[in-house]
Amino acid sequence: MMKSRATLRNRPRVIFRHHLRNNMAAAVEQQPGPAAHGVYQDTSDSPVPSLFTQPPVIRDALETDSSHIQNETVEEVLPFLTGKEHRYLNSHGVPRLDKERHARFLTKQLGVLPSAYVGADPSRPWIFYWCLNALSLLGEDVEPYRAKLVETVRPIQNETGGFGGGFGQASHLATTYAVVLALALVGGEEAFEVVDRRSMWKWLCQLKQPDGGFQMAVGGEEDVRGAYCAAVVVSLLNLPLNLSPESPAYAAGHTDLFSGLGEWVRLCQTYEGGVSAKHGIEAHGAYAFCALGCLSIIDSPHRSVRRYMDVPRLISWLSSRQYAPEGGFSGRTNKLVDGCYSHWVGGCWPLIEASLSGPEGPTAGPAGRPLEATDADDSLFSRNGLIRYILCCCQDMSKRGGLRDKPSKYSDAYHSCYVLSGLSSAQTKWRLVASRADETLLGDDRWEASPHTNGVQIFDEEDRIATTHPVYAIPQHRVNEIRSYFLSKESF
Ligand code: FPP
Ligand code: K
Ligand code: ZN
Repeated sequence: MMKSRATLRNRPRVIFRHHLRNNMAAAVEQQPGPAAHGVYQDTSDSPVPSLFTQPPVIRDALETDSSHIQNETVEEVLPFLTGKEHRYLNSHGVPRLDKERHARFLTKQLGVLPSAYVGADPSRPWIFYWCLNALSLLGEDVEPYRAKLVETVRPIQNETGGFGGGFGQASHLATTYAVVLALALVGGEEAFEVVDRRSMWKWLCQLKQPDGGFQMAVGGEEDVRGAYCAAVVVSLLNLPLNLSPESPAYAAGHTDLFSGLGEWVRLCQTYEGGVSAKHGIEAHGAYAFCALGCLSIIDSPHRSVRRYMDVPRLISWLSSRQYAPEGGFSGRTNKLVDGCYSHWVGGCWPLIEASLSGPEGPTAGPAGRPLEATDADDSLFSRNGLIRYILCCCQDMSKRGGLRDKPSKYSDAYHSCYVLSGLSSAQTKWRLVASRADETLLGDDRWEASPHTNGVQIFDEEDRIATTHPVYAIPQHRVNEIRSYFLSKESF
């Protein structure tokens, strides 16, 4: 049953196969007839739309290893989507979100917090962010973790700026980003004061490159994760934007941490319409989110995203990530659905919508044309398709709990965080209600969340989870708290 990631990952793929299954948004959810609980024996009395209960009507005639594992994946998920694997189903044929079970799993994954000295596992800071964020989404109070987190991350900060993965490890932007978000999640002065902002600023200046992008570590790789992580760290900590003359970018004429960054991000958009880690390689959903997130920090998305991205082609590529019958997203062309893309791809939609609508609300498209929503419920993707995939296929309902990539994979902290983030954005309507008055006020846009209410709600109201900021991927009040703390500090 269990397939190893390595065998799946290394199979060849055919990049040009057409996505014939991409118009998911057209899937119409019907109000069910008399409430029927339990397992449906016969598809004729199933409340699940047939789009989610059968293999795709049109299949690729070209057989490859990729088409075979795609077919296997459809066979794997169908029993979960049709309810055969679930004991309880609501009147829409959807199982409950088992919050208690998942919270127990996450608490266990978090472990007994300080152990930065013990192991040398460089992904420990990530575990903190994933678990604390997922617990917050489930409505748990994570402030009690503050003291332990502070104690654990203090020794992994380097005097030369930034945080490493563990004690004695060189600083890296990914772990620094994860630590800053974890500190923001627990909140409070004690957590915020851990960060040495002056050395952080100096270190970021070293990472800034002559071409406008950011390296992940001094002398390390330069990619769009760097662009996003740097933008998040600078804006949450309210670091100065001016560039130190010691920066390698300074000699190239840059005077500002973000100058040339939008132009650098633009080069990551590929011929497919998606976004790659850096210019010239394959588009992947995780990088689309990084690009949109970065652009939404350096300016308001209706300006920056439209300026630096070919938005219609990006929308087309993002739309092709949603499959039927699975309902969830894949990360790239001709690859498989995976729960974590509920965030990496699903989290792109609010930023795309804001870039189309601007702060005035949803009135006009990029060229002043009225926005044509492709769904009865006015969304650019099938929210209900995604919610079905998450609730039916991504929950480990065994004693273990937690959320996962797909039924044949084990749950983990990473997938728990990003599956729940994706569920949250599918349940929420985000609107950019006010744009920053001045471009130098980084990330200072006003976003407003409300429950998404257009169309049929297929999940039970008790299964609604907390909202997560569309740019920072932590709760909005946590973003506001850390930003206002550092905004009130004039200098460092
Ligand atoms: C492929 O994995 C995955 C990638 C090429 C990108 C991974 C990057 C991220 C998940 C996020 C980075 C973002 C930040 C903010 C640090 P795979 O081949 O196992 O999966 P696939 O078959 O679904 O592509
Ligand atoms: K994957
Ligand atoms: Zn995944």
